[in-house]
Amino acid sequence: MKRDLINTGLLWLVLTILGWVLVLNWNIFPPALAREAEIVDNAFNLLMVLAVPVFTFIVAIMIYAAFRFRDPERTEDGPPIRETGRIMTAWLVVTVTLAAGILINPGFVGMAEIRAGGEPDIVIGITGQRWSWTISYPNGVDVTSYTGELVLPVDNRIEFEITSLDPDVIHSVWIPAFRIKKDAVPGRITQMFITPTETGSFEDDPNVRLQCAELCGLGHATMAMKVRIVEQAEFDAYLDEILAEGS
Ligand SMILES: [Cu+2]
Repeated sequence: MKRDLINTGLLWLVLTILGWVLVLNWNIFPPALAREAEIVDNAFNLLMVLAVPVFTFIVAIMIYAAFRFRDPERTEDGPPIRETGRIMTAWLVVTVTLAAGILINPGFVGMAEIRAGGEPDIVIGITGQRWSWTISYPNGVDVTSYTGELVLPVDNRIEFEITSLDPDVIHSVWIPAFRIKKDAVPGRITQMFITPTETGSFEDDPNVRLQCAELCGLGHATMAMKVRIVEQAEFDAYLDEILAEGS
């Protein structure tokens, strides 16, 4: 019995180290071009690091028991285990502690980090409708996903005021390179704050796009718009350009 515990423990350790090496080296994320994206990715990495030993604990016991206690002669079920006791208590304590811990961090702490950042430098409107986006720039000019791009100034705290045409259906604003999503609801304005930290464009990476993330009908998959994050001077020039075109 003691030997079995040691063997299972060793298997658990080996699988855990393998799992950590895998999750810490395998970069599954699209580019992170905003302050908020870093916070989300850090939270994801922390959850993976914490989840690996829980997962490998179960897998190690299953693998070890399946080989060590295999009995080809016996075909009926084993005797029921009615005793709960210490193992059950330990399991409950550990998993509840982990769950409460991640509720606090990255839960509350990460949320507070994302929300911190003060007043926005610029407010940009986004309106969804089946199946296109309309961007309302601060100079009063509207650009749609048919006619243009969503151009954003880097290093600005941007407030997106998001809504959906009324009447229409619920859409959801999602720019994968920023990670965060926000619903666009008819008759209501929702807010999303983003601070882009790097320039980039759809041409560099398809994750730099505004994509509807709420199944909204036949054209849902195509409800996308190119995004371009540019330096402040280029952004100001862009605003002048669309104003001149519009007037
Ligand atoms: Cu949609």
